[in-house]
Amino acid sequence: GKVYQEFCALKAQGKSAFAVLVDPDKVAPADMPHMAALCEDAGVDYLFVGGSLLIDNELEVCIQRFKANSNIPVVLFPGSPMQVTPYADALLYLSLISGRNPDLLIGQHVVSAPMVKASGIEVISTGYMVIDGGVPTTVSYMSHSAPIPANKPDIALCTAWAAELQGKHVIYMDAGSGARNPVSEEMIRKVSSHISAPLIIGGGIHTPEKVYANCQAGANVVVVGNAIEKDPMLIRDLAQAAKQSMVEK
Ligand code: 1GP
Repeated sequence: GKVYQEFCALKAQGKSAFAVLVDPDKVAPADMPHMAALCEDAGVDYLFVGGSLLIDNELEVCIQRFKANSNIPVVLFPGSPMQVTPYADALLYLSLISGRNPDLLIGQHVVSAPMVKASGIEVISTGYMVIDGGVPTTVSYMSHSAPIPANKPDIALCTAWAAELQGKHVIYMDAGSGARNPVSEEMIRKVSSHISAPLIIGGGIHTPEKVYANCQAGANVVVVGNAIEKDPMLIRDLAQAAKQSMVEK
């Protein structure tokens, strides 16, 4: 798949991309053309779309409005099997490997498999690891599972290794949306330097400095949601920080 090949190229070249995360419950479809313009203008690499709930069921119309105004690839980051749609370019097919909830390791995949296959969408098998972000986040509540302690990079690394050995193509470490503490650079460096899969990092990132530091530590895609919901004008500086990190690597 095209998006996965791009992620692999980032990993092979030690590069980083920047992704904006949109929760369809928190934006109106009418806001998407403006969001698309901001992302295009800032040189954003990916739009991730997903949330823990799906209250208004405007996922597809949000994606369509975005794609009508931008060529930036749209990647589904689903909170549930309800959030699978062929209108996106790729799907992060998440297994919550930091948790021990069988439903999120395999159960929901069984339910969604026929829909995913029928959609024809690019599927990216993703080992999804929630790292303790210092506050109870929606993802830890909704998933009934404990996050990996923030100060245990070895556990994170062994979990990522297990995922690679099981054939997962991408690793996503997430401190959870609105985390007080983002994933530490120490943990990112440890995991990134010992795995061959591309590494996505998100949760609680608010500043260009943090994006830059994450990229320098080995993140291949840095994802920001909340901070951009509060101030969409941040997009330009955040995207620029990822580009700058590559110049100075
Ligand atoms: C959450 O990684 C994402 O799943 C992004 O988190 O909303 O805190 O940026 P924020």
